[in-house]
This record gives sequence, structure tokens and C-alpha cells, in this order.
Amino acid sequence: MNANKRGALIVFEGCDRCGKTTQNRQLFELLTGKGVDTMQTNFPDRSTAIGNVINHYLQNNQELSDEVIHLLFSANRWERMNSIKKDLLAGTTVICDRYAYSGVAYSVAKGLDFNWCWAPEIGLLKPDAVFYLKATPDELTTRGNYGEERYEKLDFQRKVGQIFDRFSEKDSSYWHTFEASKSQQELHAQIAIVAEKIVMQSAEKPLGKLA
Ligand code: Z5A
Repeated sequence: MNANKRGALIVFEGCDRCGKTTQNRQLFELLTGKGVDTMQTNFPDRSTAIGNVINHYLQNNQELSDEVIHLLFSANRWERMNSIKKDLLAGTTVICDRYAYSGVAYSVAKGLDFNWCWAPEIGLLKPDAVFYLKATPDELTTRGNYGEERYEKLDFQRKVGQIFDRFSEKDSSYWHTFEASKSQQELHAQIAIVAEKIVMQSAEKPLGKLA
């Protein structure tokens, strides 16, 4: 806990199996090893009541309209906002696997309107940095367990990737793109350099909100 300096909110985004979980874990270990108070989290958070419904949906055990599941994914973020804010203000850096951008990318890929999808995300905490692990979805199909969940179809993932590309161009001030096809070690080394700077720079800045 640090009374004066806040933690950084760092988000990993990208298509399925791009390596977010792997890089999230490695960054957590690096920062913790350097004495930075750090926690990992992820969306969807399947541990809550809303997350439980999302989990059934993703495993193809429950049908919901595209609009309803979109709003549930967003509500799942809102139900965690106060506790994440508290952790950040207490000086803990939060590394998050997926966030509002996944919410929009997957729903727009289904055909929903971009602005309609973004609206419920407005007001959520703004990340200090988004680390986008970019790959062509074709490169990711050989990775472990690909194809088990609802969205892991190639055409769909291509559309999702296009929305992430759109965010990375629009929000280039805080989006950092990394080549997901590189080895885990190479990626980690590149991410570590940027992450350490972000942690230092964010400490003195006020928390922002998505607009
Ligand atoms: N979704 C949504 O629609 N709306 C929302 O608001 C949110 C999410 C938040 C579940 O997300 C689904 O929910 C997701 C989007 C949607 N779509 N699907 N399906 P999730 O995050 O729980 O699940 P996921 O995207 O499938 O993540 P994942 O399986 O955890 O993949 P990952 O974290 O990106 O990758 P990984 O686990 O680190 O690595 C995958 C494999 O690749 C594994 O075998 C690794 O050893 C290997 N790997 C990792 N890095 C490398 C490199 N660099 N080279 C080679 N191999 C590697």
C-alpha cells in the first residue's frame, strides 16, 4: 500500500489464443519480483453471479440474444469497478486480461452497432495502457484448445481483429501493439520495457474514465 502513488491499470487485448494469459502471468511475476504491488484479474470474471451466466453462454449451454449477452459482459465489468478502483488508489497495479474493447469487438463482429456497443462502457476506469497482442487469427488456430468455445471460428475472429485494429488506431495514445507471433520470451521482454514505464508514469496521474 502506498498512500501517495496509485497503481497502473494495464489491459491485455487480442483475439482468442493470442497469448494474453501467458503474458499477463509473466508480467505479474516480473513486477512482483521488482517489488511493485501487483494483482492480476480478467474479464469475463466467471466467479460472480453474472459471470456464471456468461460462462454457461460461452460453453454453449445457454442461449441469449446478442444484446443481452453484450450488456451482461458490460455489467460484469461494472460490478468489479469499485474494488479495482480501490486497489489502484491503494497503490496496487492491476493487470487485466480483456476489458471493454473485447466487449465491443465481439459484439460488433456479430453485427451490432459500434456506438450502441460502446455506450455501456462509458464511465468505466480508463486503462493507463492497453497491450494489444496482434496476430492474424490464422496464426492462432494451432494453439492449445482452439475451437472449444463459442467464438473460436476463423471468419469471426478475423472480424474481431479488425475492431481491435480500429481501436489501436483511434486510441493510439495508450494502445501499444505487439506482434503475437513472436516467442513468449521475446514478447515478454518487449512488454516489460513498456510496462515498467507505464507503472512509473501512472503513479502521479489521476485515474481516467472511458468516454
Ligand atoms: N468476450 C466477449 O465477447 N465480451 C467481453 O466483454 C469479454 C469477452 C470480456 C472468453 O474470454 C470469451 O469471451 C472470448 C471473448 C469473449 N472469446 N472466446 N472464445 P477468455 O479471455 O476467457 O478466453 P480466451 O480469449 O479464449 O482467452 P484464452 O484462451 O485465455 O487465450 P489467451 O489468454 O489469449 O492465450 P494463452 O492462454 O496465453 O495462450 C493460448 C495457447 O497458446 C497456450 O497453449 C499457450 O501456451 C500458447 N502460447 C501463448 N503464447 C504463445 C506464443 N508467443 N507463441 C506460441 N504459443 C503461445
